[in-house]
Amino acid sequence: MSIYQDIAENLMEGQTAQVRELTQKAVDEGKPAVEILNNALLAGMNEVGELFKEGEMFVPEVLIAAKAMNSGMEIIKPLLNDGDIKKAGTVIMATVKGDLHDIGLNLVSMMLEGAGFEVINLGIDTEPEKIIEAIKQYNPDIIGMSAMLTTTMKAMKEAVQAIKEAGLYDKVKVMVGGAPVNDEFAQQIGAHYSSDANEAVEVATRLVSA
Ligand code: B1M
Repeated sequence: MSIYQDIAENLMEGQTAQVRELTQKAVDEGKPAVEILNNALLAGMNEVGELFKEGEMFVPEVLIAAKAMNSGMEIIKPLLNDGDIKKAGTVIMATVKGDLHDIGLNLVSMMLEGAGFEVINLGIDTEPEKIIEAIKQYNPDIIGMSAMLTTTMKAMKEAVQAIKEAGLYDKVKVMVGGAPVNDEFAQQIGAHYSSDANEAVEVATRLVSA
């Protein structure tokens, strides 16, 4: 079994200590951080998603797997952030109101940091008012919102509306993403879409240089 498979399987079993150890081992063997992320950690989490969908895994097990994934992400985070970094811009990130998913949010935040952005991560279940306050406080280039539930996509639209009503829409670019979100929806609410963390970096980079 490859080390990537080993990490993915331990992640699925929620073996936090093993995921941490094996991720460190992969790093020590010289495996690239991006490969560890894609081929081991995300591969394992995707499999968890499938089993959750099929009713073969339940919320507590998914949470334990998510914790195991985070233990691996902690190891590779400094490596993803390595390189010749100059500040590319400031991004406020948040998972919208009613939504408690934060793995994708944290991953996108981490990749943006790796690309030189300063990221202010407001976390999960973020009320539009909190987003407005943060825009006033940090004067960001971009506000990035994540939603993982079909039901919380509505909260994204409401947040954009609140930004408009606060007279801040011309001052920031709005980016959205998350499993149920697509380009068409993003355009409808006046936001820019990206499908994954790598694309989020590309879009953010384009938006700050536009
Ligand atoms: Co939830 N959950 N969940 N869950 N969960 C999903 C999302 C679901 C698709 C599972 C399924 O049924 N197949 C489903 C949503 C269905 C729908 O609405 N269409 C679902 C459900 C139903 C629920 C609950 C309602 C379950 C329940 O209680 N009955 C409940 C809701 C709680 C709430 O939010 N109010 C719930 C709870 C949970 C847990 C708490 C157990 C846990 C979250 C733990 C945590 O985040 N700390 C959890 C998890 C882990 C998942 C799955 C299995 C995995 C999500 C994940 O982290 N993926 C998920 C199934 C799946 O997605 N396959 C599922 C890995 C992550 C790296 O990917 O978040 O997609 P993702 O992020 C990607 C892209 O989407 C994108 O880039 C990221 C990296 O490439 N992206 C952006 C994300 N945000 C972006 C922002 C951007 C740009 C790109 O710009 C700003």
